[in-house]
Amino acid sequence: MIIVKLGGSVISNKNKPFSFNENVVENLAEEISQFYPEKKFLVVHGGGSFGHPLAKKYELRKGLNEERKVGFSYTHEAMLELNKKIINIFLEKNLPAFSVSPSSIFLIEKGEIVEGWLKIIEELLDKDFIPVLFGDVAIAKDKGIDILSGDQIISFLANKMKPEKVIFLMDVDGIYTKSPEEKDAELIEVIDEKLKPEGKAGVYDVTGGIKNKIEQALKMPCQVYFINGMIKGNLTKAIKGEKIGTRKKL
Ligand code: IP8
Repeated sequence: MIIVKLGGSVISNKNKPFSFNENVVENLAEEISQFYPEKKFLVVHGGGSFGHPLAKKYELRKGLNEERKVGFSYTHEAMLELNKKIINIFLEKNLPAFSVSPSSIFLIEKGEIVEGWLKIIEELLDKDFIPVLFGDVAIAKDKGIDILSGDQIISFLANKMKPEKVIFLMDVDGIYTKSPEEKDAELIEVIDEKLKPEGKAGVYDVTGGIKNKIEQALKMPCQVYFINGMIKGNLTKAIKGEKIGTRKKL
């Protein structure tokens, strides 16, 4: 089974609320259809310009209070809307994508999953469905409510379900030594233990987000790729195991 993360900035324009990159998702679904059903897939997509503006507006990370209850539900509904757009594109390609709401199967604490009910995902995969999960709101043991990121879902699923590989689709070519906008930033082709924050100098400058991504990737019991999902053909290369973007040293 291969886990594919459709990053929020790949499927939507993060600066434009409720925008959707239909063509990009169509290309990605087309690439997946070349390997299905010989290979099994599980898809997780990010919040992009649907989830994030609402999560921010209602300050959901601050936890439960009376006013935020409505915002919690609105944010989930916005994610379902984005999820439906993606599912429909997969269905048009004859891929049996099936929506699974993370807020219905995971409980979280400090932003991480502490309880998860995976039976339904396992059954769907067993029957050759393509479960499609997404960054979502979630019930939190500490704050009452919180946001659950797609990346956390992937870490949890990778460790529990031992996929063949995890492929993160981003809007840049992979992981860089510095912010990709800086002109001397270099693409890191292979990440290994030395790139851990306490390791060798040079990669300290990466943002917390990327640092966290590297740490999580190194812990996953499988191959991990970080590739540019906006470029047609990249996903195919990663599925085939070719050199593309940033990958983990095995
Ligand atoms: O984009 C966040 O998911 P992510 C989900 O995977 C919401 O971090 C609701 C903002």
